[in-house]
Amino acid sequence: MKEITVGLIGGGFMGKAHSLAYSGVPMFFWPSEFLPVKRTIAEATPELAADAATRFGFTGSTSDWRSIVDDPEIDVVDIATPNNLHPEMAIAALAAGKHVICEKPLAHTLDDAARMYAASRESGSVNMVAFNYRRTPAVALAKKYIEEGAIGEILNLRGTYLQDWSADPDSPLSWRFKKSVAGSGAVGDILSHVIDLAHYLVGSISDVTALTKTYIAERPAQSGGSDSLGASRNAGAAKEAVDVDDEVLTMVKFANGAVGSLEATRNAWGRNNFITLEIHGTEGSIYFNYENRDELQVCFRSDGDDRRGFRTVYTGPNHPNGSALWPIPALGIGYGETKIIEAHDFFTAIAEGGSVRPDFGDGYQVALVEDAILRSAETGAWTPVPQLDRASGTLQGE
Ligand code: NAI
Ligand code: SOE
Repeated sequence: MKEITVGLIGGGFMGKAHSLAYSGVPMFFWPSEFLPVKRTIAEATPELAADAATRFGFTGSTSDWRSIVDDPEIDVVDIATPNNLHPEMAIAALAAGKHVICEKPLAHTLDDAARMYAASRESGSVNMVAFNYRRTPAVALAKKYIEEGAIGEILNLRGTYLQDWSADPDSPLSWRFKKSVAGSGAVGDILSHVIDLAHYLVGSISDVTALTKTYIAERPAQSGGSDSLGASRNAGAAKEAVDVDDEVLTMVKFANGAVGSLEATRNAWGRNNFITLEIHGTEGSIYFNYENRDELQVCFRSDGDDRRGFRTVYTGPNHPNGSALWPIPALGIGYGETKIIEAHDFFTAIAEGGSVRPDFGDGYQVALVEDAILRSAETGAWTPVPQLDRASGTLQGE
């Protein structure tokens, strides 16, 4: 069996999720032609790195991420740091011949996303951007229904991502509220997931119109460290200006003629990880809510006038992405499982010499939509989205 060795950069929330996934892959997907091996983890200081190595099960630790990129014993570089660090790390890792999985959004600027995509094309390595919600079995089942034509021609998609972790003005100004680090607010942080899901389920977004809003203009400063995502309050600290959006509302057109609305906010009290997708087609409808992520609601025109209505399919071993998980539907498929499936698909591509989606090209196309949204929010105008031609690597419609 081939061992695939991992160097992970960043030991925060995603460092934990990815480490868990590397342990989980052989537990769920077995027998296997490969075995992930957790070699080295990098953190901001030697102490944090050593602590993360112990906790997450890595043999080695470092405060210099370049030593991971330079280590000939490492096959995979996993980037789980704040957004502005992704480009330099990913480009260096690809140049060193590593396979790269990078957290979303691909980068904090469009130019950096373009550079990362170009580097991925130049390398022969497997690359993946970690839009893991695609891997939720109920979302994959929605795609199956759509591809089988069960809801006919797609008319529209309504997508939301609502959270409340930053609704309190005393929650600290972490890296997620700094444009120089995050790139944008709700747009890149959470709408990016909905854009990826819309691309996955419906197709390319061709035009957008949008507005953004910043409700909380300043927050108590936090210098460095992991983002506590609202779990801490910092009321006494000096305040600093927030220069990213708290909320974004968009209308979109898809290249295939469907229309939609996508919205995201981190200021919606009572909403936690409220990712919803409602898709209407000529022959039926699909509804998904991540807060009930085992369930897919479906309704079909063919059901007949006297019994038509949404019914619930509980996902499990009979559904896409579900067969390797738990033996009975509705036992509960969690966030961790989406990361295990993501890691499994990434490693399978490496072991088989193939490729995996979403890749850096998909991440770049999401960045192109984000950029059009932010420009539309400035001008108020419908804004076309340049489309990446994956064959040539060039943009159409600029
Ligand atoms: P976090 O703030 O919890 O952790 C980031 C870690 O990176 C911190 O522990 C920090 O000390 C470390 N770090 C900073 N500079 C470093 C350096 N030079 N070398 C090594 N480590 C360094 O952030 P979180 O939530 O883990 O986010 C990381 C990335 O994952 C972001 O790009 C974010 O957008 C993405 N993310 C994706 C999620 C998903 O559902 N796919 C969920 C949460 C985050
Ligand atoms: C915070 O909004 C966050 O951790 C995002 O960064 C993730 O991408 C999302 O999946 C969960 O919420």
